[in-house]
Amino acid sequence: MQSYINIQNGTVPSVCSLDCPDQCGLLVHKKDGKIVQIEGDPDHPVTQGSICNKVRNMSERLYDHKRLKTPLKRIGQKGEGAFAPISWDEAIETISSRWKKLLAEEGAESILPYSFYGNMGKLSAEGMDRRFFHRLGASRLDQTICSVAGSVGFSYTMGGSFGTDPEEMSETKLFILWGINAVSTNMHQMMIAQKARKNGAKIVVIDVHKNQTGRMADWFIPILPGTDGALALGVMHILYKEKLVDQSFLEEYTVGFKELEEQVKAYEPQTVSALTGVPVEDIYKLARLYGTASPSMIRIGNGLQHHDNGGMIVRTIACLPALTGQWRKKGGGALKSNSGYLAYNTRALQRPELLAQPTRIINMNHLGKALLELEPPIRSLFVYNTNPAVVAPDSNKVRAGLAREDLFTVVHDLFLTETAQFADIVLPATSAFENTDLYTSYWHNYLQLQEPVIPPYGESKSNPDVFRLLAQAMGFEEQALKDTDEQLIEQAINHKANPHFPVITYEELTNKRFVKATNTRVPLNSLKTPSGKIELYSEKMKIDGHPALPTHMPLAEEKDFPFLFVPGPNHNFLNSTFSHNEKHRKLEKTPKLFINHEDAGRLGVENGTTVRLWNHRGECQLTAVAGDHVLPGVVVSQGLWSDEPGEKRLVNSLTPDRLADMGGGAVFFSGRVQVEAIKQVIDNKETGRTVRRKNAQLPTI
Ligand SMILES: Nc1nc2c(c(=O)[nH]1)N[C@H]1C(S)=C(S)[C@@H](COP(=O)(O)OP(=O)(O)OC[C@H]3O[C@@H](n4cnc5c(=O)[nH]c(N)nc54)[C@H](O)[C@@H]3O)O[C@H]1N2
Ligand SMILES: Nc1nc2c(c(=O)[nH]1)N[C@H]1C(S)=C(S)[C@@H](COP(=O)(O)OP(=O)(O)OC[C@H]3O[C@@H](n4cnc5c(=O)[nH]c(N)nc54)[C@H](O)[C@@H]3O)O[C@H]1N2
Ligand code: SF4
Ligand SMILES: [Mo]
Repeated sequence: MQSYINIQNGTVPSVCSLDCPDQCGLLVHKKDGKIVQIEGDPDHPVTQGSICNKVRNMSERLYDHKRLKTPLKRIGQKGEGAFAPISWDEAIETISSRWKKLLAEEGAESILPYSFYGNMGKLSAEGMDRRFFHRLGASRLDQTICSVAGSVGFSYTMGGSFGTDPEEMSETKLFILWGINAVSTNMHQMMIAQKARKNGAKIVVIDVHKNQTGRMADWFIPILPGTDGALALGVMHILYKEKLVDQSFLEEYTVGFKELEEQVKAYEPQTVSALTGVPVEDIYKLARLYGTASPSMIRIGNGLQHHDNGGMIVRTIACLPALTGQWRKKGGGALKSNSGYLAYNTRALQRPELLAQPTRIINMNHLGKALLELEPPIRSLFVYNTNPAVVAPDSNKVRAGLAREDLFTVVHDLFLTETAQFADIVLPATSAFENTDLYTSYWHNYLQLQEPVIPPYGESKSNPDVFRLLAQAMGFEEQALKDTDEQLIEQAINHKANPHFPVITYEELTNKRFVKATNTRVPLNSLKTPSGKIELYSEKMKIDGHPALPTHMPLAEEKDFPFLFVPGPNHNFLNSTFSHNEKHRKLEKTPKLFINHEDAGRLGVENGTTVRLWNHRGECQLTAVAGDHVLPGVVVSQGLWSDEPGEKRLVNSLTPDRLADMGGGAVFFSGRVQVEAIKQVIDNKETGRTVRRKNAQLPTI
């Protein structure tokens, strides 16, 4: 077969590599050997030809003149961004000689790999890199920044990441989008919900922010941050009281339904209303709707998981479908993540046995703390697939750590990111369109193969290639560190231990393109909970130090800062990716802060006023949007913008690096801030009036 790389003019298939549940099938149009347009692949069974604007405009990013072409070495201060090009030989030699010295003097644990899912490909995100760092004996990273709290919480109830198949959801009669901004972050989920609506379904959105998703709901329920567990318990209270529970399902498939009935007696609608800000009559309405609509479906989003109590909230909501027997209905149930169905052979891919003895594990949400305080210290950091100077919590601490003169930092990326500006050595990375890789979606249950469609940009190299080179330079001789991409994929897809994983060869995968997990119904008779059943009561939680029954847990207090601050993602960036692309920025216009008009009035804030937010961790300045998008006492921003000269917009300078109740997850949305209008100095002194900044763009939402 002809390699797609050699096709000069024509259309070739591809996969979206971004950290997005939809994992769209793509068609890439090439002209004179370059990508000129990207569209959705109409043959993809779930994404069916539609894609988001972000990726439609991707070619601007691929051929951006700012893309890295060669390795670089730092010639200025850390963080200053002054670099000079060097050869790959010099780059690899510099890294390997520094690391050999560290191995001899301080041990391999002084080296920390720091990565996430900037590229969702298995080889790019958790393949040769894992093998290499295991063999090196480096400190290990606990990858907790995204959704781990909810995954652990969901697993206490359901035993693993198994949820409803999106392809069954158009039969659903009630769609609850709970803490998910699906219009922006899971667009095909929204399209399926709309299809269900055409068949008579109602769409209910429960969120702290009436954003683009809330505005598309049949019923939007605003709620105070971190109180969703209480709302779910209030719903259960009414379901039990009004005998809307499915008794036969509870008896057959669950443990603890009697204990739960006792537990929820305390969650009277009045009590729950006071905690959540949801009116009593709406709690009744929601419970009765949920107790009677069937099939019903709850899509559990990341918004719930980025809280101090995120694990318990998701654990609690995960109990709801069992109460009404929804797991037995086609299109009914809940979906947090479906990654369990396509769990591949991680041991074969990552080769944990290459690690001679267990090494310390560092929570990625504690990067700042780890770089500043850990003993024995981290002396070298290797960053790839992530941009922690922008995305990690408490970023002033992270940046102080990255600025350490004695820290030897290597960053492998496509761009000179905010993190790369702190590096000693920068390595240019290929884009996913330049690599071979394997993709499994955590939402739609299809396996896809990416074959390179264009040659590497400049001298850029893929993640597996960089780690093969480093292994060679370090003198590591194991065959596992020399395996080809095809071999890595073959090893990963050979996974008989997972009955849902399709039996398939590499060659079949190249021909079939989309291969579905087998049997994508929640395996009610073989759940991986200790009892094998849905655990409404969980002894395991008790052993792990949590209440065994669903319970409302309050957020941590942060005194002196009155506003709960929820800094979520935006529509046109993907985390910090695209935040430097002109087109994507233009579409976002300006970083905004949504504030309730009552609070705005009190603070003298109008639409378009520049506001300063601050707390003991940091500060930033955003453009206010006053209205009823959020409840009083809550402020919401969208998008991971970075600071620019004269503009402080880095929301993570305000976020706490506390850990969630479960899995060591991040708590981006549980911090508090103070807000003030920025007044022009002269007017401020003379009149005390708020003055709109000259040229301030009025946000349109
Ligand atoms: N366009 C775009 N798409 C993306 C991303 C992106 O940056 N941009 N990021 C990708 C990644 S890595 C992820 S993990 C997903 C995340 O996507 P989602 O699962 O949608 O998660 P978030 O957008 O973080 O938060 C979802 C919603 O939760 C709300 N929320 C916050 N706190 C609470 C709460 O206490 N209760 C309730 N009910 N709601 C709350 C927020 O207002 C927000 O509307 O999206 C992926 N897709
Ligand atoms: N305030 C706040 N902070 C958040 C969130 C939030 O909602 N609010 N969301 C959090 C969540 S859910 C997540 S998942 C994280 C995500 O945070 P990150 O994982 O840092 O995601 P990105 O900002 O997209 O950065 C990914 C980087 O990987 C690079 N990259 C892409 N492909 C490759 C490749 O093949 N090789 C190499 N070497 N590099 C590559 C990209 O160029 C980019 O710089 O952010 C978290 N931070
Ligand atoms: S970012 Fe998400 S919606 Fe956009 S093309 Fe990629 S997978 Fe599809
Ligand atoms: Mo994420």
